[in-house]
Amino acid sequence: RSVSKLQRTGYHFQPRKNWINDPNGPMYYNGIYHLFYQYNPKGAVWGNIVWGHAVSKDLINWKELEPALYPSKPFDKYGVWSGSATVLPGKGPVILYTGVIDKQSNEVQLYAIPENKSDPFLRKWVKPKAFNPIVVADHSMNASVFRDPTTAWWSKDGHWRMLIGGRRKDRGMAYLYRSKDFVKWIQAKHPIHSAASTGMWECPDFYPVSLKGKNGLDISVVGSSSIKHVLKNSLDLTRYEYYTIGTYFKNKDKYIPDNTSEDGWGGLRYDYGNFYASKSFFDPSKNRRILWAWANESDSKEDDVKKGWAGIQSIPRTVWLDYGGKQLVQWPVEELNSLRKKEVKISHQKLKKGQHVEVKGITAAQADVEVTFSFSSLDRAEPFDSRWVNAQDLCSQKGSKVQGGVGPFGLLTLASEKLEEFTPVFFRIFKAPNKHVILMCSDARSSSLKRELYKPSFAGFVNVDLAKNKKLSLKSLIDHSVVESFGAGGRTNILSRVYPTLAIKKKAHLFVFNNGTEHITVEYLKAWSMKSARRN
Ligand code: DQQ
Repeated sequence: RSVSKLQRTGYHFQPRKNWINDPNGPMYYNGIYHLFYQYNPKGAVWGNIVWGHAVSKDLINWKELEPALYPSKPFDKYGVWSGSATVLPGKGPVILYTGVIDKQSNEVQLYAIPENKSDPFLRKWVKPKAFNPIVVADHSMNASVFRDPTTAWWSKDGHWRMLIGGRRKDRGMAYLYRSKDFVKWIQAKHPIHSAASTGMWECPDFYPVSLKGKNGLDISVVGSSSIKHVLKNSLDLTRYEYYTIGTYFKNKDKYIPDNTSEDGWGGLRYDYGNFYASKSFFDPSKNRRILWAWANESDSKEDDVKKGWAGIQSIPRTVWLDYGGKQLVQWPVEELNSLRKKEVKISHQKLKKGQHVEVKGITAAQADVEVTFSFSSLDRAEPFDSRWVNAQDLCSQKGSKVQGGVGPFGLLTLASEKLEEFTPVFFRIFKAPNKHVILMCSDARSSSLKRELYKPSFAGFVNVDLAKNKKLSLKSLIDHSVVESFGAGGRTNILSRVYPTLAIKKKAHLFVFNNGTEHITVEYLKAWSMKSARRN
């Protein structure tokens, strides 16, 4: 019991018990946010999947309802897998999801509608007999890797369009379908996009972003010169996601990534940590696009069974296009701030080489921290070796304890008093021939004295220019077994799952640290104890 309680999150979404994975069909409808999720009502391991359902008015406090979809028809007898919601103007929401028809995992696509649209929580969903399944794989496709329909968008040619993830040999595919009435769907001649050697594309997500400002766009906005499109895929082979930014040529029904964003393993990522099967939706009430993702456990199956639960959802993040249009930026939804209680501040705190200073006075196991670090010179930056292409490998070589020039500096989260355990989240700056290279790490290796855990040195590079402004900001959401961090204003983000044995509850501490020869200043730090969210 105690283990289960200690590692449960205070404000990340998780159901009362059992297994969860992908977020499904997130939407805003009639003043209510809906979150569905892959859920095993019978245990803490993957299986018996139904669509769990929770509703909220603020994306932070949730009410869990009965499952919305569960296997009930021959065409979804072996699973109701991931899918999306589309709100049809004047008609209300429709869910598109994947049904598994046999033990070989052959998949078809189905639709479901609310039994009673005037129920504010849309508790009950029905799968109409007419037209279901709405899409089946054709003879040229592999039906066991054909799933996860997206939200549909509407075009002026009178058609709805949506994507389904798939694979041809080892080529990742985003199949395109269109429909006039949302029930009879026709496959387009070509996939909207595909990429060699990327394997199955799970949970594709496709949406427009504005070239100016942080506002989100409804999925059906197309074609003008002031927007770009984003295509995200979850790569089954590595369990990583990547996205590209590009142009949707609607007359040709093709999406082409910009030459600054690469398809495949080396591509851009929403998050360089534990973050998979993500899905976004447009929130018309605040004109923003919101992104959810599943963060799996990093402990063993046996531990999950003991705990009685496994899997959480990330904090919902607002997502927009960075100025320059080359990458996305993400930030926790503003509603999260309503959980802030006691606040502490630090300013103009110098950190010499090897120094760490405690941030006292908050509940460090359940906290929100925002900090800006500055330094007066980049002269001491270590030389960058061009063979260091993989950030995670570099982080495992140059951990927080390896002294550097400019950095490592950052936070020691979930730290025990004597630092037997801590999860460092930090930056380290290198000098390459014509630029500086910034590494951001969230290193779980020292997070727990417990051995049988997956403790990766998650890391990503940060693409900002330090020449003008010698500052770097970091925000970490610390929540018992989660450290979810946002570097440089949300340009590089890393979610880690960690399981300290000493740094728990009141025995968890938070520090700022520097282990580079260049002095670092904590310009400004604010940290808050966080209240727990309501989640039942
Ligand atoms: N999870 C679902 C699939 C999806 C995968 C099954 C991604 O629909 O492809 O639980 O995590």
